[in-house]
Amino acid sequence: MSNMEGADKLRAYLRTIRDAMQAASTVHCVVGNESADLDSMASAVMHAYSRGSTNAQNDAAFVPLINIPRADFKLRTEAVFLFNEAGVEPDLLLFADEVDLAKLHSEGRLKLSLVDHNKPAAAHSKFESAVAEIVDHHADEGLYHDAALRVIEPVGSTATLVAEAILDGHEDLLDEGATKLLLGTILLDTVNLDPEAKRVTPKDERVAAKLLALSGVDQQELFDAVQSEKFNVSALDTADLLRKDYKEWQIGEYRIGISSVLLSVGDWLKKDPALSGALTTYAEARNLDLLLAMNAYTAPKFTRELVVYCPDQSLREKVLQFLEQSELQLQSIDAGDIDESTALYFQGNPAISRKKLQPMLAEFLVKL
Ligand SMILES: [Mn+2]
Repeated sequence: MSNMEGADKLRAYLRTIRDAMQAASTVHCVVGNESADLDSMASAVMHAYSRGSTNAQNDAAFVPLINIPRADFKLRTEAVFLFNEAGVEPDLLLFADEVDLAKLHSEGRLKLSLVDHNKPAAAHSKFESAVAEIVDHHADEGLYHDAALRVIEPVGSTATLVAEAILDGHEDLLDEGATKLLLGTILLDTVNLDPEAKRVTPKDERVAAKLLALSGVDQQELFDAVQSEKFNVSALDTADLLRKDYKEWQIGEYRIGISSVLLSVGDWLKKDPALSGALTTYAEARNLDLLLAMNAYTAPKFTRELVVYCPDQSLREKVLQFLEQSELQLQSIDAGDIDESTALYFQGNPAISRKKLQPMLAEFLVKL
């Protein structure tokens, strides 16, 4: 088990990818799906590592591409944590804003390996002809039947399928870091292999059991750590908290944005006493008439709060009156010297999520 210590093998491979991409006559870019969740990132890295370390074609490079701009990586707090645990610092990774796929494609050097999706994202649709490999656990869209590798199975995590291929004869690639990266991802996706969550399949169980035996990692400890890091936003400032999980709509003449924020309003104000100013900056940069933050946290009960930022007094009065009379069951939170453009509420009805609030608000705004 000497190869199990550290992450030297995975790290050594990742250090080669930039040069390999320059030199190789064929560059297999391994990309995850648009949401760029942990499964997409870890599967991209591990599939590229596995194929790059075992393929016989010397003139082909396998390069994992993390499908978000580098600046957004820190927002995926569970990925930051698990990659770090696996010995992979962000500077060993390549991000969407750092690789010119169009140039590789026009040079005739691009091949795409899709992991964690089986139809290219809109941004990649012009590279359709380059799709060469698919490893995924989503519903099969029935495309690319001629792909050189086409593995689509409804398991709990794409990482399970990537790990299965490595365990089949290439166990030597599984240093401690590589194993943790796969295992932490499978555990997060399957809610710690819990049958009640209805994500786990026998294959996830079998693969996870092998990885656990190889690594000696404590399953519960690793799951708890990754799961809690998903909600650990302590490293993020207000602008990052707002953009971490953000959606925007044009409703009639109004542009509105709604962020989900995993923090109580009280903790947010403690972290950022200049909250109003930060909301102004965020809303102005996006030309918003209305910016809402839906704060949600568990302490110990699931709780929702609502922040409403609206600089236009007349619109603000109407929106606040509408929200206060709605089924949200709002109660004002008194927060000293917050700017008048911003209203803070405790939300008595925790069942109203963004999915429900957005259409309510849209219906109201179109009638204004
Ligand atoms: Mn997935």
